[in-house]
Amino acid sequence: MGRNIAIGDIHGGLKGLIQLLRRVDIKPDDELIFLGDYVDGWSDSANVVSYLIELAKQNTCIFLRGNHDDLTHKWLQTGNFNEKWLQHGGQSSIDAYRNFSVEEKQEHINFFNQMLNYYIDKENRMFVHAGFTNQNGPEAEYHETAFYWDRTLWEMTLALDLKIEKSNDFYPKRLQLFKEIFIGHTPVTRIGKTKPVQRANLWNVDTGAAFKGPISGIDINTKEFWQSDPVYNLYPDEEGRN
Ligand SMILES: [Mn+2]
Repeated sequence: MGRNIAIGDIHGGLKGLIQLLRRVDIKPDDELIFLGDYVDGWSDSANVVSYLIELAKQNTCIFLRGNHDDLTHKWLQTGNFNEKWLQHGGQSSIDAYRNFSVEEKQEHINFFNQMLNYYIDKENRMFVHAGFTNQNGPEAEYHETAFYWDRTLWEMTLALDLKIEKSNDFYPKRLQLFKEIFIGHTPVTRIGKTKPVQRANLWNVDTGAAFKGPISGIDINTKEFWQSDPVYNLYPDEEGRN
Protein backbone atom coordinates (compact mmCIF):
# COMPACT_ATOMS: atom_id res chain seq x y z
CA MET A 1 0.00 0.00 0.00
CA GLY A 2 1.30 3.39 -0.99
CA ARG A 3 1.66 6.37 1.27
CA ASN A 4 -0.36 9.60 1.20
CA ILE A 5 1.96 12.57 1.27
CA ALA A 6 0.93 16.21 1.51
CA ILE A 7 3.39 18.75 0.10
CA GLY A 8 3.49 22.43 1.06
CA ASP A 9 4.19 25.65 -0.86
CA ILE A 10 6.82 25.39 -3.64
CA HIS A 11 6.96 28.90 -5.17
CA GLY A 12 9.04 28.15 -8.24
CA GLY A 13 11.68 26.23 -6.30
CA LEU A 14 11.97 23.22 -8.61
CA LYS A 15 15.43 22.30 -7.28
CA GLY A 16 13.94 22.07 -3.80
CA LEU A 17 10.98 20.02 -5.00
CA ILE A 18 13.23 17.49 -6.75
CA GLN A 19 15.43 17.26 -3.65
CA LEU A 20 12.37 16.74 -1.44
CA LEU A 21 10.87 13.99 -3.61
CA ARG A 22 14.23 12.21 -3.63
CA ARG A 23 14.35 12.35 0.18
CA VAL A 24 10.76 11.09 0.41
CA ASP A 25 11.92 8.32 -1.96
CA ILE A 26 8.57 8.28 -3.75
CA LYS A 27 7.30 5.02 -5.13
CA PRO A 28 4.75 4.65 -7.95
CA ASP A 29 1.92 3.78 -5.55
CA ASP A 30 2.39 6.84 -3.32
CA GLU A 31 -0.36 9.45 -3.57
CA LEU A 32 0.83 13.06 -3.57
CA ILE A 33 -1.43 15.87 -2.40
CA PHE A 34 -0.03 19.25 -3.35
CA LEU A 35 -1.32 22.09 -1.18
CA GLY A 36 -0.81 24.83 -3.80
CA ASP A 37 1.40 27.83 -4.59
CA TYR A 38 3.56 26.20 -7.27
CA VAL A 39 4.61 29.54 -8.77
CA ASP A 40 5.79 33.07 -7.85
CA GLY A 41 9.16 33.23 -6.16
CA TRP A 42 12.22 31.42 -7.52
CA SER A 43 13.01 31.38 -11.24
CA ASP A 44 11.58 27.91 -11.99
CA SER A 45 7.86 28.73 -11.68
CA ALA A 46 6.95 27.57 -15.18
CA ASN A 47 9.33 24.59 -14.89
CA VAL A 48 7.64 23.50 -11.66
CA VAL A 49 4.31 23.36 -13.48
CA SER A 50 5.84 21.34 -16.36
CA TYR A 51 7.39 18.98 -13.81
CA LEU A 52 4.08 18.48 -11.98
CA ILE A 53 2.27 17.75 -15.26
CA GLU A 54 4.81 14.96 -15.93
CA LEU A 55 4.77 13.70 -12.33
CA ALA A 56 1.00 13.23 -12.51
CA LYS A 57 1.58 10.64 -15.25
CA GLN A 58 3.53 8.45 -12.77
CA ASN A 59 1.80 9.02 -9.43
CA THR A 60 -1.72 9.75 -8.30
CA CYS A 61 -1.56 13.48 -7.69
CA ILE A 62 -4.06 15.97 -6.31
CA PHE A 63 -3.36 19.62 -7.00
CA LEU A 64 -4.97 22.27 -4.82
CA ARG A 65 -5.22 25.86 -6.02
CA GLY A 66 -3.10 28.47 -4.23
CA ASN A 67 -3.63 32.22 -4.38
CA HIS A 68 -0.43 32.60 -6.42
CA ASP A 69 -1.60 29.91 -8.84
CA ASP A 70 -4.87 31.77 -9.30
CA LEU A 71 -3.09 35.07 -10.06
CA THR A 72 -0.64 33.45 -12.49
CA HIS A 73 -3.50 31.51 -14.11
CA LYS A 74 -5.47 34.73 -14.67
CA TRP A 75 -2.42 36.43 -16.17
CA LEU A 76 -1.76 33.47 -18.50
CA GLN A 77 -5.37 33.49 -19.65
CA THR A 78 -5.99 37.20 -20.06
CA GLY A 79 -2.70 39.07 -19.79
CA ASN A 80 -4.21 41.02 -16.87
CA PHE A 81 -2.47 41.48 -13.55
CA ASN A 82 -2.18 43.96 -10.70
CA GLU A 83 0.88 45.72 -9.27
CA LYS A 84 0.65 43.89 -5.98
CA TRP A 85 1.08 40.55 -7.71
CA LEU A 86 4.21 41.79 -9.50
CA GLN A 87 5.76 42.72 -6.15
CA HIS A 88 4.80 39.44 -4.51
CA GLY A 89 6.48 37.10 -6.96
CA GLY A 90 4.42 37.71 -10.10
CA GLN A 91 7.34 39.21 -11.98
CA SER A 92 9.29 35.96 -11.53
CA SER A 93 6.43 34.00 -13.12
CA ILE A 94 6.18 36.43 -16.04
CA ASP A 95 9.94 36.06 -16.58
CA ALA A 96 9.71 32.27 -16.26
CA TYR A 97 7.15 32.04 -19.09
CA ARG A 98 9.16 34.22 -21.46
CA ASN A 99 10.57 31.28 -23.44
CA PHE A 100 7.44 29.13 -23.37
CA SER A 101 5.51 28.57 -26.60
CA VAL A 102 1.81 29.27 -27.00
CA GLU A 103 1.16 25.51 -26.98
CA GLU A 104 3.12 25.01 -23.76
CA LYS A 105 1.30 27.88 -22.11
CA GLN A 106 -2.03 26.42 -23.19
CA GLU A 107 -1.09 23.09 -21.62
CA HIS A 108 -0.29 24.93 -18.41
CA ILE A 109 -3.58 26.87 -18.53
CA ASN A 110 -5.38 23.51 -18.78
CA PHE A 111 -3.45 22.32 -15.73
CA PHE A 112 -4.38 25.46 -13.76
CA ASN A 113 -8.02 25.00 -14.82
CA GLN A 114 -8.09 21.53 -13.27
CA MET A 115 -6.75 22.50 -9.85
CA LEU A 116 -9.14 21.90 -6.95
CA ASN A 117 -10.21 24.51 -4.40
CA TYR A 118 -10.33 21.81 -1.73
CA TYR A 119 -10.26 18.05 -1.40
CA ILE A 120 -11.76 15.73 1.23
CA ASP A 121 -10.52 12.15 1.36
CA LYS A 122 -12.34 8.95 2.37
CA GLU A 123 -11.25 9.39 5.98
CA ASN A 124 -12.77 12.88 6.19
CA ARG A 125 -9.45 14.65 6.08
CA MET A 126 -9.60 18.01 4.34
CA PHE A 127 -6.89 19.57 2.17
CA VAL A 128 -7.00 23.22 1.15
CA HIS A 129 -4.38 25.85 0.35
CA ALA A 130 -5.55 28.50 2.82
CA GLY A 131 -8.80 27.74 4.63
CA PHE A 132 -12.54 28.33 4.65
CA THR A 133 -14.81 30.58 6.67
CA ASN A 134 -18.27 28.99 6.74
CA GLN A 135 -19.19 27.00 9.86
CA ASN A 136 -21.29 24.73 7.69
CA GLY A 137 -18.24 23.63 5.79
CA PRO A 138 -16.58 24.27 2.44
CA GLU A 139 -19.69 23.36 0.38
CA ALA A 140 -21.40 26.37 1.98
CA GLU A 141 -18.54 28.81 1.31
CA TYR A 142 -19.88 32.03 -0.21
CA HIS A 143 -16.71 33.30 -1.93
CA GLU A 144 -14.46 30.62 -3.40
CA THR A 145 -11.44 32.92 -3.02
CA ALA A 146 -11.48 32.01 0.70
CA PHE A 147 -10.10 28.58 -0.19
CA TYR A 148 -6.86 30.14 -1.37
CA TRP A 149 -6.73 33.43 0.56
CA ASP A 150 -8.27 32.88 4.02
CA ARG A 151 -5.98 33.20 7.03
CA THR A 152 -8.62 33.07 9.77
CA LEU A 153 -8.67 29.28 10.02
CA TRP A 154 -4.95 29.23 10.80
CA GLU A 155 -5.11 32.32 13.03
CA MET A 156 -7.97 30.80 14.98
CA THR A 157 -5.93 27.70 15.81
CA LEU A 158 -3.02 29.90 16.93
CA ALA A 159 -5.36 31.70 19.34
CA LEU A 160 -7.01 28.48 20.50
CA ASP A 161 -6.44 27.08 23.97
CA LEU A 162 -5.26 23.62 22.93
CA LYS A 163 -6.44 22.11 26.21
CA ILE A 164 -10.07 22.65 25.13
CA GLU A 165 -11.88 19.33 24.44
CA LYS A 166 -13.38 18.67 21.04
CA SER A 167 -16.73 18.00 22.77
CA ASN A 168 -16.75 21.46 24.39
CA ASP A 169 -19.53 23.74 23.08
CA PHE A 170 -16.96 26.44 22.39
CA TYR A 171 -14.67 24.23 20.32
CA PRO A 172 -14.48 25.86 16.83
CA LYS A 173 -17.09 24.34 14.54
CA ARG A 174 -14.87 24.53 11.50
CA LEU A 175 -12.35 22.22 13.15
CA GLN A 176 -15.06 19.82 14.34
CA LEU A 177 -16.17 19.17 10.76
CA PHE A 178 -13.06 17.19 9.82
CA LYS A 179 -10.80 14.54 11.27
CA GLU A 180 -7.81 16.62 10.20
CA ILE A 181 -7.19 19.63 7.96
CA PHE A 182 -3.96 20.20 6.00
CA ILE A 183 -3.11 23.69 4.76
CA GLY A 184 -0.28 25.79 3.34
CA HIS A 185 -0.39 29.56 2.64
CA THR A 186 0.95 31.12 5.84
CA PRO A 187 4.62 30.22 6.40
CA VAL A 188 5.21 28.71 9.85
CA THR A 189 8.46 30.68 9.85
CA ARG A 190 6.25 33.64 10.85
CA ILE A 191 5.83 31.99 14.25
CA GLY A 192 9.49 30.99 14.42
CA LYS A 193 9.04 27.37 13.26
CA THR A 194 10.78 25.50 10.45
CA LYS A 195 8.87 22.20 10.45
CA PRO A 196 5.19 21.39 9.72
CA VAL A 197 3.12 22.70 12.65
CA GLN A 198 0.10 21.04 14.26
CA ARG A 199 -2.51 23.16 16.06
CA ALA A 200 -5.50 21.13 17.29
CA ASN A 201 -6.41 18.95 14.29
CA LEU A 202 -4.95 21.41 11.77
CA TRP A 203 -1.55 20.92 10.09
CA ASN A 204 0.30 23.76 8.37
CA VAL A 205 2.84 22.37 5.89
CA ASP A 206 4.03 25.72 4.45
CA THR A 207 7.57 26.03 5.77
CA GLY A 208 8.39 29.23 3.87
CA ALA A 209 10.03 28.03 0.65
CA ALA A 210 9.34 31.43 -0.91
CA PHE A 211 11.56 33.07 1.71
CA LYS A 212 14.26 31.43 3.87
CA GLY A 213 12.61 28.05 4.41
CA PRO A 214 12.52 24.58 2.82
CA ILE A 215 9.73 22.74 0.98
CA SER A 216 8.14 20.11 3.22
CA GLY A 217 6.24 16.88 2.64
CA ILE A 218 4.39 14.97 5.36
CA ASP A 219 3.00 11.43 5.45
CA ILE A 220 -0.54 12.25 6.57
CA ASN A 221 -0.98 8.87 8.28
CA THR A 222 2.26 8.54 10.26
CA LYS A 223 3.20 12.27 10.35
CA GLU A 224 6.74 11.41 9.28
CA PHE A 225 8.00 14.37 7.26
CA TRP A 226 10.83 15.31 4.91
CA GLN A 227 12.28 18.62 3.82
CA SER A 228 14.44 20.06 1.07
CA ASP A 229 17.33 22.34 1.91
CA PRO A 230 16.23 25.93 2.47
CA VAL A 231 15.26 26.79 -1.11
CA TYR A 232 17.12 30.11 -1.20
CA ASN A 233 20.38 28.16 -0.82
CA LEU A 234 19.57 26.35 -4.08
CA TYR A 235 19.16 29.67 -5.95
CA PRO A 236 22.18 31.60 -4.65
CA ASP A 237 22.18 34.14 -7.49
CA GLU A 238 18.57 35.16 -6.96
CA GLU A 239 16.91 37.59 -4.60
CA GLY A 240 13.60 35.73 -4.29
CA ARG A 241 10.70 37.45 -2.54
CA ASN A 242 12.77 38.49 0.52
MN1 LIG B 1 2.45 30.60 -0.45
